[in-house]
Amino acid sequence: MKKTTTLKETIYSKNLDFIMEAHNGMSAKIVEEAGFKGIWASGFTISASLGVRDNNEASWTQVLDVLEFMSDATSIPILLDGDTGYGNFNNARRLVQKLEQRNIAGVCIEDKLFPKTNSFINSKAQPLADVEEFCGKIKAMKDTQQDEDFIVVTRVEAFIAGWGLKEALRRAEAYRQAGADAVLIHSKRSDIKEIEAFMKEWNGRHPVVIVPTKYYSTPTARFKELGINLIIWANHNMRASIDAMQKTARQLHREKSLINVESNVATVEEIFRLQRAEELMAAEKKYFPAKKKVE
Ligand code: SPV
Ligand code: MG
Repeated sequence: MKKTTTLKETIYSKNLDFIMEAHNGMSAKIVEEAGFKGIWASGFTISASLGVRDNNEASWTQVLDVLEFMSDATSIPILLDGDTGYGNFNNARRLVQKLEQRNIAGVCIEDKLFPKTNSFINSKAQPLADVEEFCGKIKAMKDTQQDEDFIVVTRVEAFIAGWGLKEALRRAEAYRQAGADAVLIHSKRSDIKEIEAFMKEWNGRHPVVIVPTKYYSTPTARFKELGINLIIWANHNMRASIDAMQKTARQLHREKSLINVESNVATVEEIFRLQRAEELMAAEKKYFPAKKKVE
């Protein structure tokens, strides 16, 4: 099945599904091997992996380059966190064209203004996109896609920016009518009050995606009851690796020896396996002339 079709079916299926964050080829491969149905190419963690902030400091073509490695390294679909679409409708539709060329299965855009700020920083001060303008962007993206199964998810930031349920619903409904394939309703509360209220009123009219980073203590069974379609574990590979790297770097700096470190890090052989080193060895046997014996 095409990557696009797999992702579309995953989002449209009534079952609760999960995708996980990756930020480069290696982490994308790790997400696939863990058994996930798809990958969240997170703007936050791709920026972080490049050492920059989640404020569109990395250009969109730099993000595309990362995505290309992620896509080549994996066979499951990738949903790009496309921030605001990196500009107006014209930038957003060009993004769709470039994503399809790289076999990316879908993109999520959020109703903020370019350059964006992460939803968990200073969020009350963040102005939202004009609804009509944002709907034009959605339409332009949907009209541009060549593969009918490519999906555009629209992320509603109304709760994040301090607006209430009414504004969240108004926006979600407008985006649905503009042709969005699913709605990501975002909340930064540590409980699920906003998500619950939204789901009750939304009443299953279109697939819903959530990012429970801040309300992490909610049992997954509750999300299922509410009728959520897709959960994104949005930054946990980055957070896990930062923790592991900090511990290892500090220990090596302190101890000036590998003795206590070796057994706590992945083996070199494991890296070879993830890089598919064996495939190259087999290919060399097939395609590369055997070295002539030196007489
Ligand atoms: C991301 O992973 O970049 C997201 C999700 O957009 S969040 O950080 O929760 O805004
Ligand atoms: Mg993001």
